[in-house]
Amino acid sequence: MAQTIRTDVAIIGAGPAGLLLAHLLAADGVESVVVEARSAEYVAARIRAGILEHSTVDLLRQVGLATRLQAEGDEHRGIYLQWPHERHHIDFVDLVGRSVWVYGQTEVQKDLMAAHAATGQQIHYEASDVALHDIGSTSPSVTFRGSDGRAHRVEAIAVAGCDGSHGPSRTAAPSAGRQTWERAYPYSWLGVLADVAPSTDELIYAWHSDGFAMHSMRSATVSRLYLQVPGGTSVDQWSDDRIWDALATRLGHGQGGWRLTPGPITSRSVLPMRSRVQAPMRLGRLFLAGDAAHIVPPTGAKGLNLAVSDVALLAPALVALVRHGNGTLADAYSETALRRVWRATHFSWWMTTMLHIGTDPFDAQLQLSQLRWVAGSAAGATGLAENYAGLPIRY
Ligand code: FAS
Ligand code: PHB
Repeated sequence: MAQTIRTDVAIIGAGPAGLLLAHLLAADGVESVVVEARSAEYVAARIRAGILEHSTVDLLRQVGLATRLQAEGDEHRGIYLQWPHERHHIDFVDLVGRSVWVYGQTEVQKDLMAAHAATGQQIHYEASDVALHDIGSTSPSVTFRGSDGRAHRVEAIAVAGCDGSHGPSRTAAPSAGRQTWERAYPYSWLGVLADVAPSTDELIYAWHSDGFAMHSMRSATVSRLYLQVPGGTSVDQWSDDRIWDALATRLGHGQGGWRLTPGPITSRSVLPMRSRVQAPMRLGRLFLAGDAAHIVPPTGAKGLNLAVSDVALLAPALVALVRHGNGTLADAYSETALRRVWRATHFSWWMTTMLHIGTDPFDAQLQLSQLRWVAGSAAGATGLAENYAGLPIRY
């Protein structure tokens, strides 16, 4: 016999979307129960995004989640665009009056987990056999087997599918009721963390005939770097020396006196590049947020920030539904969220196709011309700045 838990909102997934949603709901007196497939340690240790948009930082400040971010994060005015023999700074603050912050998703996750633990709200880690039920009714539920081996049922007013791109929420509704758009890119990112001070003050996005490279960072002593590699690449194919040689070539080591300083690589992974959008983001009493509804290639630094903006729109909709029985915002959620999702999806595609080398020399010339225009034209640079630094939550 399943143990029954009654709550206002059942949240599947304890990533940024799930835990931020729980935090925002609790701030308005709405209870939730979070069901997470992995262990707390696993979730806390995942190395992912690194850039927070202006709107994300504003929201985290407003809800009391920015104390460590303010102390340990690094505010950046912009990024560098680079191609052989040229490097140009795009200053977001000068162009659109908005900055971005370097603060790893791992740190955001730790802050969210600490805040959630402080509320004493229920969270079930290492849950298995998670399933959604009756999402078309006014009394949906989520069943799962707990780490204790016991069966549980969470009965709620609404279910929030924050379980990423491989969770059950995305496909909980019949395929006839949903539409999916996908784009797979023929390349991946090899990402590394290295115990070495960054060789740049702000991120460098580099186009090169050998492939894209990016120099990011996590702190004054830890660098985060990426290389374009063919799809299906295994990390085993890339030795440390080969990684640093490729980064040096693509990032312009020695160009204009600039030098890339290598160091010990402490983590490496290959991330496939794809775009995906699923609509609608609301199916009955199931509401999708974050990667459960959309995936973007990380070139635009949008994945984590989109999860935040979805939740910033979803939380007030669920508060109105749960506390006042008012479904107006809930009815508008999918359309409102998808406008911003498609804007971020386009920008992520635009950055990705501008910077990643393909096999067609004609495309390479188009990319160089596009880069020269963006770096050399106020209109082009402002377009990049507006999208990268982040549009308002309600776009
Ligand atoms: P998440 O995937 O973070 O969280 C979903 C949660 O649901 C996970 O904890 C998962 O364990 C849980 N879950 C899954 N199935 C479940 C089930 N059946 N039952 C219960 N729980 C379940 N974005 C960037 O902007 N820049 C980057 O550089 C970048 N790098 C990335 C690298 C990798 C390897 C990956 C996978 C993603 C990367 N992203 C990056 C995107 C990433 O940051 C996401 O956009 C962000 O984590 C989205 O947050 P959530 O929607 O909460 O999804
Ligand atoms: C990162 O620091 O991990 C990062 C930064 C910018 C991106 C993607 C990833 O576009």
